[in-house]
Amino acid sequence: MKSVLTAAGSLRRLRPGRALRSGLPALLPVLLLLASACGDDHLTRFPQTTFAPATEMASEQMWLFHLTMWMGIVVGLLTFGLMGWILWKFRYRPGGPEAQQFHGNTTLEIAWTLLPALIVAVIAVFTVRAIFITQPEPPANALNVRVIGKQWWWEFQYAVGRDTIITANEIHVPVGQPVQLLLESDNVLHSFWVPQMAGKRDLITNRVNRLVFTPREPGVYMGQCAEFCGDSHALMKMRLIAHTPDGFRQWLENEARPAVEPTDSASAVAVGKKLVTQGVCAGCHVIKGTPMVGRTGPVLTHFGRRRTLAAGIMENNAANLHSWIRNAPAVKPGSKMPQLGGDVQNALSDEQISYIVAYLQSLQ
Ligand code: HEC
Ligand SMILES: [Cu+2]
Repeated sequence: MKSVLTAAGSLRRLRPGRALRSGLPALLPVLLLLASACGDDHLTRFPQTTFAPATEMASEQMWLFHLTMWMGIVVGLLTFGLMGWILWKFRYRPGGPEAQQFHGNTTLEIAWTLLPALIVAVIAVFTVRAIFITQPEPPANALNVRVIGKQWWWEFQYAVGRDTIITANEIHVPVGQPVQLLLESDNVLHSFWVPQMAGKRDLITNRVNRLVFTPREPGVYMGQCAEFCGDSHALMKMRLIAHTPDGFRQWLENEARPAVEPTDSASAVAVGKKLVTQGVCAGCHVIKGTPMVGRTGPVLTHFGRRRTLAAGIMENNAANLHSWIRNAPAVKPGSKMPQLGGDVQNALSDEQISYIVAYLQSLQ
């Protein structure tokens, strides 16, 4: 339904052009296609939007937006309407009567001081209310997730007993349980923003910021960094995946396990494992269950399960993974993962990279 509305909106905007108007019937199939997308994946319906709130906090923020926008529209229409009317009524006409001239009008002056003050007061009351809603005390049953902003990706940590489960770029949460994010940065400023969950909140060095929200519906929600943080700031995206409580428990249990071992020691996966765990990757990445210890890059223990690659900028498939490993900075300018294939010293061959891809994809 939403997509139909959006399409209708863009049609309305097209109206002034004659040529466009006659082209409308041609747009019909597009409209039908959009309408049929309704039952589809949540993501195609709501790419990254503040207008489909999925938590109480996001609803409150949207409500505040609507309140101020509609008040602005009414004030704007009244002001400009009145101005237009006055300009028209008192326009110059040769030989016409001159409008009555006078200085000052106490009633008017009091009215145009009080009325705006009243409007601002109404907005202030609702704003303060919304601010309190965005700063709740963390409930006792909250799920704590540590979020660390990196250049240019996200690390997520879950404490399970004495174990810490670390993953990247896709944050998993259950529905119906408050989530408390503990936002940190060990480099520059970033800002956590998944608009359907909540407004932006900064990740600041030497400080822990909190953000508490309760997802209502399972689904995949888009987000991205909202504070300029260097070259590839615009490529620092993320997905928030809200599960049913059972689905979340299963995800967490799987994440807690060490990486799966190749079943056949002669397979491409096994060759890839050797290249990854004993090669250059080990200096920057961790795969639990192997001797890898590097913490410069994302933890890859269950990388094969991630939907996306390199902070949500592309689908996690063999072709994209291959070009990423071959030359990450070509995909993501400034990337802290260096070029490892092609025309560099000790480059990995394309064949070696395809073994590495096979191993990474096996990490379910
Ligand atoms: C000098 C450190 C360094 C080396 C060496 C390195 N990486 Fe990375 N890697 C990174 C960093 C940093 C990122 C995050 C880049 C970004 O998204 O901005 C990354 C990202 C990745 C990702 C994407 C992870 C995700 O969650 O999307 C994969 C996969 C990956 N590296 C695999 C490898 C493999 C395989 C090797 C060895 C062939 C390797 N890396 C070598 C630092 C390194
Ligand atoms: Cu950023």
